[in-house]
Amino acid sequence: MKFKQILIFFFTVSPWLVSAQTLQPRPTNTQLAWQDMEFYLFMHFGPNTFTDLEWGHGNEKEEVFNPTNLDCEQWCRIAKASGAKGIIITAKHHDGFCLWPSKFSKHTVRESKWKDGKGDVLKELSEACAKYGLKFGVYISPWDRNHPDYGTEKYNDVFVNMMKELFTNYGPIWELWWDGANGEGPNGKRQVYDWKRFEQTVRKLSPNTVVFSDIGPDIRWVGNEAGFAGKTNWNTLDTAGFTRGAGAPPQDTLNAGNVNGKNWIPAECDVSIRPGWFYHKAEDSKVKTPEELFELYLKSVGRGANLLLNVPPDGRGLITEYDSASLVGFKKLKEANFKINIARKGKTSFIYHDSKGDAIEINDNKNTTHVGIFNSYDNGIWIQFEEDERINCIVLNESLYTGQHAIGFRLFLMNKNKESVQMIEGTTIGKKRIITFPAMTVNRIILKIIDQKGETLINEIEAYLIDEKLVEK
Ligand code: FUL
Repeated sequence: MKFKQILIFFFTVSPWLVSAQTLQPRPTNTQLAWQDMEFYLFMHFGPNTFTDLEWGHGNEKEEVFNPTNLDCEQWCRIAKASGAKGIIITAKHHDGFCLWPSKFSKHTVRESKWKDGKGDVLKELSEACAKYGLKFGVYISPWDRNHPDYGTEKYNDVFVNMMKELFTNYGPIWELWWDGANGEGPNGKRQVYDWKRFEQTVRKLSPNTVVFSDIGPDIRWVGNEAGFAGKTNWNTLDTAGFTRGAGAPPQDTLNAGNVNGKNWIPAECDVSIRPGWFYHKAEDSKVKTPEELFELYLKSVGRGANLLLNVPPDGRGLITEYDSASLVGFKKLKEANFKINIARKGKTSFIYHDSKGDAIEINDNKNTTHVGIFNSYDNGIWIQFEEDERINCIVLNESLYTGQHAIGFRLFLMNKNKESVQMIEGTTIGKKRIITFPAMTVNRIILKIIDQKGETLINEIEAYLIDEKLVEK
């Protein structure tokens, strides 16, 4: 029987599975496109860049903000050279200073001496991103240690009005980043944020913007600032009863998601290339190496999340040579190590009742082709090599448009004598699951899905021999 026939037969006799699958959360097209972005840069820039602080107090004089040589095109060139696909900038951090001349604040670039108060970082960056084909995103901190209205209902109007300015004057904004921090303002009061209204504002003004916060609505915080997602990483999360900030789900829940979570909210890993988020000269010697960035990539993108890597511009308004050298090195490592997909040398077939079934063409580097593995341990996918191949890295890709299904998988690496030389067990697959291990010689690779919530759609299985030093520790 041909696989397609088996599939049809299976669905005919198993309507319960079809309906169970339909009920599961699925991504929107915007979320799917967001997951394809994989890696992009974060830029923390503002008064802290000049005062050497991480959290400004909000009472810094506007004149401290005075970049001598701001060049957003340099940021974009470096982003491109690193393989990043977008830039998210701190339009307003907790100190309340606006990098654009907002009408709703007196603590902005307009009040600074930079370009005689005529400068606008958001304008320069949004234009540079458009020129270089990068997505443009904005971090806007609801916590504001400067605004006189913070702590009163009026501040919710201010925040909404500021977001209106962002969307109207600098759009399209691809991602909006809401930090959960909710400290005291200049009058000692904490704000009660009107999140519902904030969400409605964004949806109305810019329905295709993906909104990040601890609990989404579109993307969630991964639960740490070290840049790693859980080895088990569900794109689904339960948010009922939780809020942003102190009332957010526990950090280990954010790290792994919820297997039966009601909402599709994939994880984003935010982490800095330096110890701090803002530029500090003393940290020039502490920039992460290309190898460390590669490891972060394995632990974020390689676990089905996106990687948001912070690269803070310095007081000149430029990214330093330390950061750029490391970023360029990272791109080179990625390209060199993922250059030859050894799996494409093999012949790929279904396994049906533990025997080789029809040949399939999934290893074509296309997201659009996939095969479904239905729920039986004796079914799977098999890649047969003509010659022995040496590998230490396998990349599994699950197609997610019908939801995320694999709960557990096994990879059997076999030798010429059909003996299993290694069995690798894992849990979720998701958008991408990169597994590294000590190099071994294989003749056949078998993938079995041992538990799933619905039919797992596999759209690519890749195999590589990467530099032994890069194997995940
Ligand atoms: C945190 C902030 O408090 C940090 O300053 C930084 O912006 C980081 C990305 O998010 O919550």
